[in-house]
Amino acid sequence: MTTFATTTTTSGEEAPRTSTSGGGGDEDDVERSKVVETLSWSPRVFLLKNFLSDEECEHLIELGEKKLERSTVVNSDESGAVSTARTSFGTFVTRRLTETLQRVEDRVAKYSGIPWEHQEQLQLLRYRDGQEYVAHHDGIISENGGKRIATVLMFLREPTSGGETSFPQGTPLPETKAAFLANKDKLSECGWNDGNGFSVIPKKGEAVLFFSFHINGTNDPFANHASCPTLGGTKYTATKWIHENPFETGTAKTPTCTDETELCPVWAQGHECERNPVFMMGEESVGACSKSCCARDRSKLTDIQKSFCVPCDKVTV
Ligand SMILES: O=C(O)CCC(=O)C(=O)O
Repeated sequence: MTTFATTTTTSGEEAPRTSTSGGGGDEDDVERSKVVETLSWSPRVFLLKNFLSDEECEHLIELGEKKLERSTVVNSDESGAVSTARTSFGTFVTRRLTETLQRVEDRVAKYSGIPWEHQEQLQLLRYRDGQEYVAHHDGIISENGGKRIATVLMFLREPTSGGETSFPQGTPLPETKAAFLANKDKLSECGWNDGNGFSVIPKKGEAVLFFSFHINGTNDPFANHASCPTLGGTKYTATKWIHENPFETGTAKTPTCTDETELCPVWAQGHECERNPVFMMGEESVGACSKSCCARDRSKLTDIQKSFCVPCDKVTV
């Protein structure tokens, strides 16, 4: 599929270096894409070509597919609410959950120029049967992380029709505009938007990076964007929202190896670590019976859960 990106090619080497702590592949794996195309300076929108491999796309879908639920929008009190403005299904995936996710988060950090600790958990979104996210602005200001300054939208699976990411108030660069006009017939009504702004047709493995705030910290109202109704097939995207300050997700910074109750060894013996791993072992933060569970077979534990076991191995009698 075609995207409306045609200009300013920057090499990956020029991308700012950022924290890649947490491992997850060598520097080449993290860098991957070498092509960044500027689509617009108002708002600042960049197309990152060849951003994810097919395997990475499928892996990100797998991480969240079974947990998909009707998406919500953020209320003024930062809680979530179901809304007709957003009809997709989505779920959040724990940060640093797998090596592949770590690599992708490091890549997002590299290309945005903002350390991965500032990212929210990855949000997996699925759109089909006309589902959409009407034009909205991502630039909330939350207690956790402060301003949400940037967004990276990663296309994991392409729809056959519709599902464009539209910037209805964007001012495309001349080459972006020319390609947009040339592709009029391929666009849905929403994607075309009477020729106003511009839109990106989702292409598996590509990503869009845009900024909701100006460099001087003021809000950029033109960063409004929409996921047009997906009219054919299924669209999967993964969104990374990035804040000005580190975003706390509850992932244990100093893992502990403890049993919170003397029942833990009994529960573990009764296979509760395997049956109920989130309660027993934890997910983002350590669970109730990590000591007993770490003493068992660890092969099914996630990378984060394995990190909760590290202090157990250090205990000397
Ligand atoms: O999926 C898309 O194309 C847009 C998603 C979006 O707008 C968002 O997650 O903020």
